[in-house]
Amino acid sequence: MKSVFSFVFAFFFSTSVYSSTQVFKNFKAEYPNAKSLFKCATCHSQGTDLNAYGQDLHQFNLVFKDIEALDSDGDTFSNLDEITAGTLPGDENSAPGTQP
Ligand SMILES: [Ca+2]
Repeated sequence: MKSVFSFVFAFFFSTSVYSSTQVFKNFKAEYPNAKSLFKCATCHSQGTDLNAYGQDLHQFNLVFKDIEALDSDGDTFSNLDEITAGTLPGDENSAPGTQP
């Protein structure tokens, strides 16, 4: 029985990692100039927990264009403005003009 749980856990964990990896690849393909955002913190707050941008992305079926006009983290800048500026669209403490 223990091996069944291990298998199920491994399956879902690997599926989750694959999914995040694919989304990460898609992000890089969609925004090739946003190199400062090629990191986990763009969509995740801690570990596998999604931040506001990651949650919106999943809510809109992982279609980046569909959430570009949104302000996921509520810092008054659209997600696209943040991505263009290289700031985190899911972190209200990261906004255009606030980064070194
Ligand atoms: Ca932000």
